[in-house]
Amino acid sequence: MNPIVSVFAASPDRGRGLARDMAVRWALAESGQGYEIRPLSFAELKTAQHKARQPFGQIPTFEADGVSLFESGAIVLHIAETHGLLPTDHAARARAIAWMFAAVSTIEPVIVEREVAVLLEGDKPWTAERLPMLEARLRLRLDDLAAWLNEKNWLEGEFSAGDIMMVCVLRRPAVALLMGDYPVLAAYVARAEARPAFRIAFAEQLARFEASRG
Ligand code: GTB
Repeated sequence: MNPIVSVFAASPDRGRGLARDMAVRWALAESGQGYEIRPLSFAELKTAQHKARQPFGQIPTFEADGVSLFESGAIVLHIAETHGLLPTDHAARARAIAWMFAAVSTIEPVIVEREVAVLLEGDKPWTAERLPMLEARLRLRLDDLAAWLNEKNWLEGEFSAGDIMMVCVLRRPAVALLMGDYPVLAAYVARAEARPAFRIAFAEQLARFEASRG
């Protein structure tokens, strides 16, 4: 039986592939696996039935072969481990997993901090003063990531689940705005977006959004 992935019935990103089911869909497409979706409204996310799958009432979730998972990173890791999206050499495999963590725990927090300041605290008196500091923190991470990538195609030589998580983080709007200053990162994201599996996953989430429009 195909895995089941919970997704937004109508994603607020309007099909731009910014919601976190994108990484899961992409990992499944990279591993050539079909899957079913469970589209959920915001109200359905908060039901006891969904919270039994995702304690915080969010998407995505994943169910397959008796495994029920939440957290996009954990889901991508599970798919990667069972479907060859990690190197076989144990040291290289550990490095690829380290990049999955780096994406969500080193790069993403500075992005989220800046997004929150603009989207949720834009009207607060302190925001104008904080923004340059938040942007500087974000740039520090992007500078180091660009220096690491330099002329590499992927974070550790061959494409892996680490790249899936990192590219999904770099596609967030707060980074997209700065990409003009980071040609190495822009080329990295473009390379990833050109992968057939990325295109399939993107088209599938867009089709879901369009279906929600009727
Ligand atoms: N750490 C969890 C994971 O990685 O799985 C975070 C999951 C999460 O944040 N899910 C969000 C959600 O379900 C959707 S992805 N939110 C509903 C809720 O909390 O009630 C975050 C997201 C939402 C919208 C956009 N957008 O519109 O651009 C982008 C990303």
